Amino acid sequence: MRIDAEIPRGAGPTGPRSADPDRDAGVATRTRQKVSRPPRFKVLLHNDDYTPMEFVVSILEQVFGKGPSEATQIMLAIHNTGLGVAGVYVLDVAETKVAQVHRAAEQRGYPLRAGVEKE
Ligand code: TYC
Repeated sequence: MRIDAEIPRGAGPTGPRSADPDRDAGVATRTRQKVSRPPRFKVLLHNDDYTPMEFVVSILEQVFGKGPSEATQIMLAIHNTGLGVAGVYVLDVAETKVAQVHRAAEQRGYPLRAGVEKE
């Protein structure tokens, strides 16, 4: 005897959608999760003894879009504490900015380091 002959049409998990409200609620929840805000990542700058203060300020202005006053404040906070947040972005943007910092610093022979940390 064929096994599938005993399974009523439409009764299994691949059958037509039921009118069960719980089932529709499940679909709506999953749809909302798909459009939820992507995670953000901090770009951190590390202090060192050799990178000039003016260079760090120029990086904060040119790569991270800070104004001169905020850039100076962030640079001094990094100088005094060892670490600071240059900006917060989605992962691919954060990683691109880290690469821009490293490329600019290496071109000038400075040891400035940047990294990414989940918010
Ligand atoms: N400590 C450096 C100096 O005294 C300045 C500096 C600030 C370097 C911030 C790196 O991320 C940094 N020249």
